[in-house]
Amino acid sequence: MDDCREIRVLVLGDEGVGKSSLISTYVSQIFSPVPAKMIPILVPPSHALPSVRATILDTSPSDPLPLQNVDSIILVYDLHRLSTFESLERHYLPLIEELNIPTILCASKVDKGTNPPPKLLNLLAKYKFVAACISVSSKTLLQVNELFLTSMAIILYPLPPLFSLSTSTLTPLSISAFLRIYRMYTTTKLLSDTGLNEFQTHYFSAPLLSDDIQGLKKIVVKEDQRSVEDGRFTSIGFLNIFKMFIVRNQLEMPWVVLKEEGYTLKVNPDPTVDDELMLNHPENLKEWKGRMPKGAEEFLKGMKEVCGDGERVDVYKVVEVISGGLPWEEDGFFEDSWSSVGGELARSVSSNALTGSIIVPPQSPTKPATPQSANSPRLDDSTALLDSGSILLEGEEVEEGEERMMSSDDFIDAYILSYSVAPLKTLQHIHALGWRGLKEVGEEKESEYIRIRVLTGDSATWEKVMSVVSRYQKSRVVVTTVPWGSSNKGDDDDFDLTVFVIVDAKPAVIEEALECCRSLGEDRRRCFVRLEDGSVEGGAGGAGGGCEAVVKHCEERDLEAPFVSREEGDAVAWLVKCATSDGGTEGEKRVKPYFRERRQALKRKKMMKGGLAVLVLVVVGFGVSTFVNTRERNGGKGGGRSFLDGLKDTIGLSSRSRNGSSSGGTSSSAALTAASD
Ligand SMILES: Nc1nc2c(ncn2[C@@H]2O[C@H](COP(=O)(O)OP(=O)(O)OP(=O)(O)O)[C@@H](O)[C@H]2O)c(=O)[nH]1
Ligand SMILES: [Mg+2]
Repeated sequence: MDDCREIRVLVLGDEGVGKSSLISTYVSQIFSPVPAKMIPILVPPSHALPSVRATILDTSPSDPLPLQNVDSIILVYDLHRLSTFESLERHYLPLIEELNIPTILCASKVDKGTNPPPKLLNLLAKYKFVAACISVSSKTLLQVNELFLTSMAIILYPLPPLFSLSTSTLTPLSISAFLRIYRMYTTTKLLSDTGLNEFQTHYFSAPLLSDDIQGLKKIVVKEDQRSVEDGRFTSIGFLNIFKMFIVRNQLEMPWVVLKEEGYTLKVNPDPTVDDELMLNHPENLKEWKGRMPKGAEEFLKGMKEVCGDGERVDVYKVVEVISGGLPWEEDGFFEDSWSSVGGELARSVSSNALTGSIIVPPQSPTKPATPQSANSPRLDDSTALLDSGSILLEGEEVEEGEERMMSSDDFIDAYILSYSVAPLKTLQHIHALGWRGLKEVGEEKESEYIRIRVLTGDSATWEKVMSVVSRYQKSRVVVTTVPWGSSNKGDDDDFDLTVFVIVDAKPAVIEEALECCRSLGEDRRRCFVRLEDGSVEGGAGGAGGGCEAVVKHCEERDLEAPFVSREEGDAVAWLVKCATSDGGTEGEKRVKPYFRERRQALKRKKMMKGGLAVLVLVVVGFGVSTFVNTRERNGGKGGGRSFLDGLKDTIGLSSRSRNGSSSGGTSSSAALTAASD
């Protein structure tokens, strides 16, 4: 089985326009008298189109139009008989329109001289399925091969999604796609010759010579001065390379590149509207679990060079390769994400969209963003980390069209935020921006940031899912707040720590939190936080203040006592310590149930392992010793002894083994002593 595509090309037109001559000339490369109707001709795959096997079908004007099962049409008119041109619109084009078959208009017999061109542009604008117009002569073989090749290529490499014939420009979607591909080969604003060669080698497996590159530059600069800067291609120049290939009817080149990068056609059910380019995301993005992949973060970091000034990122530039805006600005972006109420994040982020400082740094007191959040509970006045509502974006309104510059760190934080609520959609969005995606799941490392899930059961201010990015020393800390009653709290595998925040210490609320804690897997880290705003009478009393059940719960399970916001110090530091504790050493936070028992069990296990290892060594040692002694008694050499001595010295058994190594009984009792040592 080969993977050749079978296509059927129909040649259509008024009587005597030269249909049969065209087919005959193409097949034999000789212009000669022809029968009224050629038999169907099978054209095998050619060098130019190795993956197409075509059948060319001739027609006779007396035939009923055999338009069924046809992939493309060559519609011929005689350049010197106006009536044959008029038939196109009067007769053929409306019929083809019903079936929306890609068609090439062919002006024949140009060897007889050129006539003023009929109103072709009108036809092109009206009939979207007309993909090209070609003037030919069978008599002189002018453009006959090109005509048939194009009729096949428009099936594989259609023009309308890439180029508008009526305006002679690339379509907006193809511009986006080519600009996206441009980003894949440069880490700055310009594309170096090395980058261009990487591009060339990636898709066409052969590098360009330096002379070829210089020649290419000359041609595109002739078309558009802005194509080259400092001897390197600009993004405009890169677009012009594609345009040049398209205008020269070499559509295979752009299509090979586009297909390799995941573009396919979205067929439009309305025949009057062109099919569109569509980017497909790699399937393995769905398999990615956990934090944002390192490659995605690295790609975002690179944007400060490619779409910024080296320090800051111009967000308009970043999103110019996609039809929508930033992830959280897109309608329905958070639908289907694990956050059931992620829309709040979307609104908060987009309303302040990327205009200035984005995340409030933990050390600066923040201005509440919403009226409710003014009274919202907080861990500590010096941190915005858990300050509901005000933690998202701050900024001023911008004028339409104004540059939106952000610091590179804020830009990345915004994506980490978005990822924490809608991971898959955010990855797909970054892929659409130009990140190549995951090569192999598992190969790619995760970026290093800490993810904390805050579960809370209180009051209106806590009902919304929201995320914050904060920084602690060198770590980025992402805190996502979810109501614990919410059916969709995300996968706990995604988080390093689950925090239960108790604001309102009602017994029912507390029981719900404890139940939630009990249902967490024992290997998941968790801790409790008691939020105190200082006005609560009766005091927290340590972690009390109505929270005795929580304190008891923690004691019974040997968990860290609840953190009390009013009394304790830096909440971020405390949470980071909890999120990074692995429960192995004494000073670490106790965040997994039965920490001491776990540690003791771990110690016992280690000792057992050590004991076993010693036992094995001793048994081996005594075996060797017995063997050597026996050999010595039998006149063996001393080399074995020194090895044995070394071994015994290592496990501290020299004297014992020397003193009594002749019997098996002694050896096993010595081993037991060694193990207990
Ligand atoms: N000068 C010139 N004459 C051509 C050319 N192509 C075809 N002819 C002549 O035009 C006449 C019609 O050519 P055909 O190939 O039979 O045209 P057709 O469209 O198949 O005609 P029907 O089958 O009757 O519909 C013949 O006399 C051809 O020799 C051309 O490129 N140049
Ligand atoms: Mg004919």
